[in-house]
Amino acid sequence: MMLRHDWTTPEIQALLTLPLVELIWQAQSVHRLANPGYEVQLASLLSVKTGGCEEDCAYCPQSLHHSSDVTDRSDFDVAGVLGRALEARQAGAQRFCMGWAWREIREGAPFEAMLEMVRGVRALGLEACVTAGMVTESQAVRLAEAGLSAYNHNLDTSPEHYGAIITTRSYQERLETLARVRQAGIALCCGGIIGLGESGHDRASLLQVLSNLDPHPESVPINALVAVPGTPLEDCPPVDPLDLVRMVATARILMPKSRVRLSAGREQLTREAQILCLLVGADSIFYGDTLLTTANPSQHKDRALLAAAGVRVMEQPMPAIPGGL
Ligand code: SAM
Ligand code: DTB
Ligand code: SF4
Repeated sequence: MMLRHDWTTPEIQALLTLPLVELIWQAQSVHRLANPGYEVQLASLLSVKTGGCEEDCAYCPQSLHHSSDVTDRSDFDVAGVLGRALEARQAGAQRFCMGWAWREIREGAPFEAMLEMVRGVRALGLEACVTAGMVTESQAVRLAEAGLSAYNHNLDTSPEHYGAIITTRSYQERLETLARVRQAGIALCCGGIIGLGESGHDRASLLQVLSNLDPHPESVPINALVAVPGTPLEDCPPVDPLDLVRMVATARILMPKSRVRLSAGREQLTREAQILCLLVGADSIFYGDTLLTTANPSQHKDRALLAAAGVRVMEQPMPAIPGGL
């Protein structure tokens, strides 16, 4: 399958606005070739350090610039986090993602603890993903040495719309962290959010930047805004589920081999809308009843959803090493 890194925004906009039935057909053709077994990866998420973040991302309840009622918390120690990772593994997850509400990684004890967590999650036989803001070259190298499978750092929206959503950092800074992570040999998890008041052109432009990364990000989370009271975007109208289907389908066509993760916003989706997303190319979901601070469907409900769709859950990557903790 040919992978392209030269998609143009008009080409992408043409895909996004195809008649839906035609877009579904094209995305399906790509998806069936790339993932014939319709295997879906289950990724569990834990917020290790919550709230009090210096950045002003308009969608985020964890920013200290907003008045959402998220309470600041960072009381997870290494053993506590690894206990949660073990529970996730026992519940069937293949990947464990850990979040820190930071502008950039803090050196010292918190970073040493992060490295311990990464080693522990890997020893449990799970993929380990971290999202913690900007990363220096040496931090990226140390994370790679600890065995980190992927680093999540989203571009969130188009370069053109970025300034309307975040003023405390630039798109360029985001791209530079992505390059340092990749340079260290860590896989990239990089995607965005729809429902931030962006135009169709902005959606195409975000996908243009993502699909022109070479190689493509190994995973691409597609989030629908969870409009949290107290954030500047609290009154944004809900995303049309069919727009999410279009976004997932287009991401699949542009980045055939990447894992496209149907991320935040599933609580607001019907089973049928989620199944359409699985049909057009989503091959991963967040698994567990909370995302970072907001609700996600229960594991029980998601198992039923995947069974109803008839897709297969991916096998766990490797057996846990006995005494690995
Ligand atoms: N602080 C780090 C950063 O921004 O990279 C890591 C944590 S941050 C919460 C991770 C991602 O969560 C953001 O990039 C954004 O895509 C997503 N996110 C945060 N709040 C959201 C919301 N209300 N709805 C949808 N996605 C959201
Ligand atoms: C991503 O793209 N979505 C996840 C994960 N990466 C870190 C986070 C979603 C957060 C939704 C809002 C919340 O729960 O605070
Ligand atoms: Fe901070 Fe990340 Fe939230 Fe932005 S998205 S306010 S950087 S935690």
